[in-house]
Amino acid sequence: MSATSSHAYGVGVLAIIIGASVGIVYYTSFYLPESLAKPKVDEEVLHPIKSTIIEMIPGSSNQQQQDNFEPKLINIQLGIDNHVVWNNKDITAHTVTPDDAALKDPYSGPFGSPGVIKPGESYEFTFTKPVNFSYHCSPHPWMTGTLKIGESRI
Ligand SMILES: [Cu+2]
Repeated sequence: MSATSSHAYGVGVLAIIIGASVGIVYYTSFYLPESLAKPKVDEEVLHPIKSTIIEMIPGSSNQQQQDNFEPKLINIQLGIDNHVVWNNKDITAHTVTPDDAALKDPYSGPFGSPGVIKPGESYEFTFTKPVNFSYHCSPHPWMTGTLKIGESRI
């Protein structure tokens, strides 16, 4: 191999290294943050004027008791009361588990309590997109509720 061709080879390798570096820097500095960024959500939807309170009432673990998640069916409006809090007022731990395990909000992420909600504790979630779904309590599947989240009607 002559001196010239090995020099050309070196320049070629250098160009590839520089090219790859520029690509990596672009990917990590611009492309990646953009693709991981949360969608833009209006301020009134992120911080609605009211919270919707749902109570897991005493005796919810009793299958004979009709009422558990109270209220069971709620219509919610984005920007009004789309911040939802489940309070466990029972003496038994419960969960808030979507019937569709894949349910997620584009801004807030996967829906559902990460584990059990102990007596006196709560689970909260802010919905940012219209969605209708049902949920239940994992240890007590007869405990069910339905949420209907729609655009503000004002
Ligand atoms: Cu339960």
